Amino acid sequence: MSGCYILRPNSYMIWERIQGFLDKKFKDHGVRNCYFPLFVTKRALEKEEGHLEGFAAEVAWVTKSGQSDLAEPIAIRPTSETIMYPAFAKWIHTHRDLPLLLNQWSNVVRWEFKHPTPFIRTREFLWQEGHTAHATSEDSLDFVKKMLEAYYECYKDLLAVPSVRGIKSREETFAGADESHSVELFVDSNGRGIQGATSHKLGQNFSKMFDMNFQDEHNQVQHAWQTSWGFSTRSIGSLIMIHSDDDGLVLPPRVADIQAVLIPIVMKDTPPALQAKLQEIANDLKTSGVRVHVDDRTNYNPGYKFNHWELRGIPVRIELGPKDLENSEVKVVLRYNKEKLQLPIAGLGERLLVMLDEIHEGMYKRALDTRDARTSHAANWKEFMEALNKKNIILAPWCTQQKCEKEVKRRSAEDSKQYIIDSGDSGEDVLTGSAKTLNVPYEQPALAEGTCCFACESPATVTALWGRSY
Ligand code: 87F
Repeated sequence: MSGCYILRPNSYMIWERIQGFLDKKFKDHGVRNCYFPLFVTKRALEKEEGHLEGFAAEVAWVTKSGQSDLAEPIAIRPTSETIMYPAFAKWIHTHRDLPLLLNQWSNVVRWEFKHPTPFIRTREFLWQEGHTAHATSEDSLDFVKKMLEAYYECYKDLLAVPSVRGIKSREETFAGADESHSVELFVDSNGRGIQGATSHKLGQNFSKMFDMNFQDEHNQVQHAWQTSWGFSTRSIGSLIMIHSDDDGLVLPPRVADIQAVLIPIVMKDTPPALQAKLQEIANDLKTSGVRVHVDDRTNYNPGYKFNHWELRGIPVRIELGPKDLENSEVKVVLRYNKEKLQLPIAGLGERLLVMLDEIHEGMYKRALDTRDARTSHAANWKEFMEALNKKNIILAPWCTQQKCEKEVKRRSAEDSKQYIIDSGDSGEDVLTGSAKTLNVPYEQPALAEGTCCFACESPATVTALWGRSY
């Protein structure tokens, strides 16, 4: 099936850790899990036509059971607003029923036609989608930001991936939302931005369509204020691209199922004393809370094993040879920076536990430094295109006009074609395609009085983050 991929245990395990991390954050904010059906009726899906804008072609439909046509085609959920909100409308009557805070972990199907890529662009993927209803606009915006913060923390504290929190431009806002907020990531190998997750302030757009009303404290009937927010298995693809190197995967320690692999340095059979020491070390590590695996396979040599675990990104390799045993030491090799250390066996578990946190911080900092070094500032079109051709993302003063962003998309695509011709480059190492806003970062540098938009030269009101993106 084109565009559909198996999640084998080594990747599914990462998803389980992401689920564990986010699920706790959601529950800390009072969100409860639920599960809605996979199918949506044509009538419900097409109720809010505006939100389907641009997406309709991606909806997959079931038209038959056995040999007989269904009376009405049934859609497979591409997202669950239109499945959930009719139920929300039945459940919400008064302000006492609010806020309603629900989440579901599920699969969704979007029939993409662009080239599929594992994790990044797949026709079926796993995600969580949160949907809430509130009594006031302020409460809903508060929640949008809380969930964006949970996503930011998941990238930072679990996946060691830096992200930029911000609000989407009008052009990039979800058609069913008043505001879309996002965390944006940077992939250095090709200079593209990638959206890490989104959190939408839906306003009353859906509640009006689905008659989701409540009686407020003054007995006035109002439409509920809603939010929706999602985080998908695409994050695994981002994590892989951001941390890995030419020797394979590099896993941040908090998602690694095996955090340290222990390898005896012997040619054939492991002598009993060394075997006993391996077990002793493994037990010490386990007691300290380090997820350790002893690779004492006798049918592979140490070199093969080094390669095997390096390719799989295991954060720490611990080698124990006869000489190390004599000295009561081990050799420790860190995957992410190839650092080698000779450490005493005594207290190794405690030492490694600290080291895993240092690895996490080291990986985060490396990704952050890379991103910052590849974030250019542009004051005008020339600087913008130069930065783009260096495969950078760009902070630039902007007017926020939708027609301006449309023009940037058009002009950047055209100019990058020209750049390939002018530079005589085969085009293999330079990126083509249009640039757009990734988001308008929450953290805004001060704009000097009279600053102009880098693209259209009307007055700039914000600094936006721009780039080619996934
Ligand atoms: C594809 C087909 C049909 C995205 C689609 O971001 C509909 C859609 O509504 C669609 N692709 N979207 C937007 C999803 C919005 C929102 N839903 C809940 C999220 C987060 C989770």
